[in-house]
Amino acid sequence: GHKSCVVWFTGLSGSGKSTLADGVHQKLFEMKSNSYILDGDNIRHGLNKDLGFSPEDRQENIRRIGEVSKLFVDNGTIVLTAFVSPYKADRDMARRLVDADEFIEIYVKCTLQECENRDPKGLYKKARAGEIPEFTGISAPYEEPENPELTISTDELSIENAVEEITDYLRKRLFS
Ligand code: GGZ
Repeated sequence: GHKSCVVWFTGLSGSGKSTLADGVHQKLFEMKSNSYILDGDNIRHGLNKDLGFSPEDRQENIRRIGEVSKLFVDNGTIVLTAFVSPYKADRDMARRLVDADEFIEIYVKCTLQECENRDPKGLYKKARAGEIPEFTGISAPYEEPENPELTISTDELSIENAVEEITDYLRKRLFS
């Protein structure tokens, strides 16, 4: 068996949160552990489809995700969350919902320049053109984590190496 926890990925759009969460999920599956990904696909399109991107709506988005994560932790699951979560106060609120050793914040660090170069969904281009208001990094803030459990620089590491580093960390924290 293993301990359960919330693995909270935070970072700019296009920084690689979902890609890393997917990779870690795959590794954990191979280790026969019980993990689950919460991301925009299953949360913003469902439970939180009433929410937009104002500071208030982002706060409520993160609050609900934190509460859902807590339920999964109660169930013994390793929850991987992949949301921009740009406000420090909101991330800290999510952290306080579970025991101190059950929240692992991972800062998926990538320069705005590189995220904009990647622009996989063309959102930065639209944001620059003024077509998406309050876009994180362009017209809305991103508050960097001050004391994350891990910082992963995706503009320096390969996806494979980044996934390995996170998995190694979790192995030590959860399986020893
Ligand atoms: C930031 C936005 C916005 C605005 C739509 N600002 O690359 P993506 O597409 O898949 O990731 C972004 C996602 C952010 O949703 P989150 O729930 O993670 O945000 S938060 O934690 O701040 O509540 C992006 C897309 O939705 N998107 N409009 N204005 N990202």
